[in-house]
Amino acid sequence: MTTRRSLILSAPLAAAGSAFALRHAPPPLAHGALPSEAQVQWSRLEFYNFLHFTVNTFTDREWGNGDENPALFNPTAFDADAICEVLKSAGSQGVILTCKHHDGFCLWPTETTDHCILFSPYRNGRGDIVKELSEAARRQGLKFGVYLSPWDRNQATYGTPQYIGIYREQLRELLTGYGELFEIWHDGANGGAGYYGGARETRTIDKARYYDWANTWNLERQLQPGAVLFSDVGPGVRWVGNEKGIAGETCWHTFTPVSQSGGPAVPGDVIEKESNRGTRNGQYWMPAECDVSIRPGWFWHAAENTKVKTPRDLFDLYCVSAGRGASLLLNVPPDRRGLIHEADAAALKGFGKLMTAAFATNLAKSAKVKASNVRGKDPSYAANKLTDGNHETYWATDDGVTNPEVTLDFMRPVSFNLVRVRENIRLGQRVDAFALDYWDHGRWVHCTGATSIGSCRILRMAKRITTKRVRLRITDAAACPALSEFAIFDTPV
Ligand code: FUL
Ligand code: CA
Repeated sequence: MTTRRSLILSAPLAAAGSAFALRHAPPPLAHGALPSEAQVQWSRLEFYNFLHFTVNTFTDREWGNGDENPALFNPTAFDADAICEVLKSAGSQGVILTCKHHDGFCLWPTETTDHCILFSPYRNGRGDIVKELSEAARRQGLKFGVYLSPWDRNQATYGTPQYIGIYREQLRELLTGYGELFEIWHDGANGGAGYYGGARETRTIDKARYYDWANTWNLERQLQPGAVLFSDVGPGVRWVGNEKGIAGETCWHTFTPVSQSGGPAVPGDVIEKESNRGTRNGQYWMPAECDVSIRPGWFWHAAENTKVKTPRDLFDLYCVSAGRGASLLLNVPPDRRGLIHEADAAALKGFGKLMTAAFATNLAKSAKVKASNVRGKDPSYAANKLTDGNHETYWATDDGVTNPEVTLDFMRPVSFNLVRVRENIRLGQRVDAFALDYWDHGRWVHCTGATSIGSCRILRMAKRITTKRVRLRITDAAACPALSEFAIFDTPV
């Protein structure tokens, strides 16, 4: 790396007599907890979808009791490719399927239970929704992930050690039979009333011990090393603490989860308010994911066809989830045909159009970019790395320079109303606060600012600003900043 860089840069710079010294500064030391490669790749997805689909779709319920007849599951026109096309029209990067929800019905031909698709009329008992969807997703360039509810209201053994064996076997089937997964999703809803093989009773479990999560996660790491593991407490990605799709205005990637009683947190027992903002300099790199449904419920209900969020609602949600360094996991439930209902499809398509229009032109690319400090005067950390569209290249300053600024100079006045900033998260979360100013009649005027940046921070302005100069100031940082992007847009939204 160093050798190649010196070969490429030193000759032309020397010839041009550049102001840059022929030095090659070492990269800044990383700060605090750091992301794994899987977490870095995950952070670039920003927006992907949930599909909630099971017997509930046919019974009009949100939580099945576990006594539903598998014969109820009978989508008449399930079309995985059509579903993926709709998701793609919104700009989605992946899809996570509820392979088994709390009712216990398995959408794939599992060997672990008869409460599964083999005993449904779908494709005469030879269907496999997980297979059809994972293959369609792959064909269309969408990543695929699985949701497997730990709570199982059908299983007679739920609550005993035997069920943990069954749960892990189901995971093994899903993690070995359907190609590479990008995310494995563990719900925090655990235990309560259910059918439980006919017992029809209430079963409570010890959330801290029953599932032995540490070993389940080890199994998952072994079978799908590229996947991030989601739950209230990660370990790869944490729940954002609400189901509204809104990350904290300050939202750190790092997190030290604690349970409601102050002890070690587990799925189903965490202080939700803290999940929403994370922990500055927390123990683990555990970014937030915002799960939210396009409708009031998670499953399809005819009565909610008129209650679908609008493209503008979805754009707003994107800005307060992905735009705060979390991800947007938007649920879109297939209907009884096994298709995305027309109302949801139209909303997704409209959202995709808004996104394309909003981010069509990064005005910063046409500016001259200048920084108050460049690390070791080394061009590989220069300010133009902020506008090259590459996540891996970044502007960095000398150690100890924690309040630098960078200015965009335009030939002609530009108008903008949205700003996007990204840190190079491979070096940790470094910036605590930043501010934005614009040049107006011979002076700088402050227009916006925020705290955490991380992988992505979007700020929208109440009014459109027209100017020839824009300035980004880092006002507080734990270590010299390492920013990979500074972009401005004029969005019609
Ligand atoms: C919750 C579940 O109880 C809901 O049914 C849904 O699956 C949602 C994503 O998570 O905890
Ligand atoms: Ca860059």
